[in-house]
Amino acid sequence: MPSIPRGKFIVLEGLDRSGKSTQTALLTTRLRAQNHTVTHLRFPDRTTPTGTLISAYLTGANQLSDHAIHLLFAANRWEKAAEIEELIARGEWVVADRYYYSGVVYSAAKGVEGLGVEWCRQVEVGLPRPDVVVVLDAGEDVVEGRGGFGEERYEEKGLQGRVREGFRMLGGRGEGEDLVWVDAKGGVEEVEIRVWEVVEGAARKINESGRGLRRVGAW
Ligand code: Z5A
Ligand code: MG
Repeated sequence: MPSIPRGKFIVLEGLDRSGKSTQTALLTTRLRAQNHTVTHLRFPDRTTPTGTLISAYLTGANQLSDHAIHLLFAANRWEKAAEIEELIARGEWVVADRYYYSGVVYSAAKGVEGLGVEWCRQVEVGLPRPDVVVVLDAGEDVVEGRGGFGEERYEEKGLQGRVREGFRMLGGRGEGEDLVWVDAKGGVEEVEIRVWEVVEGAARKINESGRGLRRVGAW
């Protein structure tokens, strides 16, 4: 009897309003139409106890130190780590809207002493490592003009520019080969096709190589 290929762990990243939620929803729909079982995660997951604190911080309803909020974002991912591994082992797909890459680049973009990239990334080591990370590249000027920008903490152009540089930097360091930039300008359907090409190619390679799910390694 042919064995079932393991599931795939796909992450979409990018600046605020670059279209991550739109595109993760479309990808989930497309995969389900192909009879895959898909869990659509979102980080931060605002429904858990850590997510409630994070949401209050982002909307300005509470204040936390920069180190404390960084660790809460990481804890919010660790809460899901075992579930992700179980789903993938069962042959199911996991599509995540943001992951630890946002965790590292947003915190480091604040420029706070003692909150550098290495420190920020250390608490993410050991998490399930995505099979591919699609980085939606829309540019600060484009995202600023999209609905809702500026309502939450971090949504200002200067920080967005540093976040963009942060994603580039991650692409040039250990495990940077996981990140694939996709042009997120243009219509929703156009972008969806570009995302699908990357995801389909990554899934094919995994099935051909038989590679298992890995964990995030130390730098
Ligand atoms: N953060 C962090 O600091 N540390 C962490 O570890 C994590 C996150 C995980 C909240 O994240 C904040 O948390 C975020 C990073 C930080 N910083 N900020 N600010 P979030 O994911 O909950 O929220 P968000 O990313 O700020 O925004 P968003 O609304 O989720 O953006 P999006 O998902 O990328 O975009 P969208 O909702 O799909 O689309 C935005 C709008 O553009 C909407 O009106 C769409 O209809 C429209 N849209 C989408 N695609 C297109 C195209 N192709 N053309 C035109 N219009 C489009
Ligand atoms: Mg979103």
